[in-house]
Amino acid sequence: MPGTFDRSRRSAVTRRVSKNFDHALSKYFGVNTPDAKAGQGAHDAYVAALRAHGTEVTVLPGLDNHPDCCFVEDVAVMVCDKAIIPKLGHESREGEQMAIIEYLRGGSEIIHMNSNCTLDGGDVIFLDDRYLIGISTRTNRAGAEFLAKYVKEAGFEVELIEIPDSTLHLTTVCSSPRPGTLVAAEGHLSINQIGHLAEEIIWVPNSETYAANTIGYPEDKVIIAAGYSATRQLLLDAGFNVTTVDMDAIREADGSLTCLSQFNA
Ligand code: CIR
Repeated sequence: MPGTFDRSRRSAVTRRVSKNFDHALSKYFGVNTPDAKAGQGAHDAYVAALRAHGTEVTVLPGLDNHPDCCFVEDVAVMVCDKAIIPKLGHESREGEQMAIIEYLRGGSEIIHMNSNCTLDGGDVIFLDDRYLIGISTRTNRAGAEFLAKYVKEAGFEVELIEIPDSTLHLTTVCSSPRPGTLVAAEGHLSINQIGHLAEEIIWVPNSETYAANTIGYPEDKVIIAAGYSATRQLLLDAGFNVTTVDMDAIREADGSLTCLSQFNA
């Protein structure tokens, strides 16, 4: 239905981890140099978890010349039957979006952003009748407003949110695991920014910031990163059926669960 985000997650595209994952960008969560083999192991487990939840997953090959290529969330934003292709916010990632256009072209109208715009798809959260768009070090106001125009034309509302320098993307610290609910990390976003957007806000402790990125499915099923016991308990207490995936090797390159997918149906 136009104006309501479809959470059924019937189909997704992912991309294998680059052989050169050790050169992936890493500034926020990484402790060790990203490792391609470990990263691919985590990616395999991730794809298996999506499939176990009923998503038909296409896995595209890794790209040797794009160390961050597995983070396909960033390279397009779906607005109904349109795929908005951004100019990515970090120059080292330019070109990744071109590699997915061939895949999306079949079912979607491709729309390229203007040259003064930058945006990473990781700054976009789909929340029921609205898109939340973060303005961050990767997404500039022109990029957010370009996307907002298409979102509004499609019948959705838009909320622009200023993202603090303490984090990479909006989705790094916030997600919507079911209608009317946001999960957010303490210390990065404030109640003033997001309190009016959802009936229920589940605040995860700052020490578990990474776990604020979740993937919700119908019937209150949710996938979270393994190893975050406080967040897991908060979600169980809120009535979720929780599946965990070991994302440690992906986290080394600042990637979260949602970053690895482009849900396109
Ligand atoms: C980057 O810094 O661009 C990548 N290493 C991580 C991108 C994570 N993507 C996302 O949050 N959507």
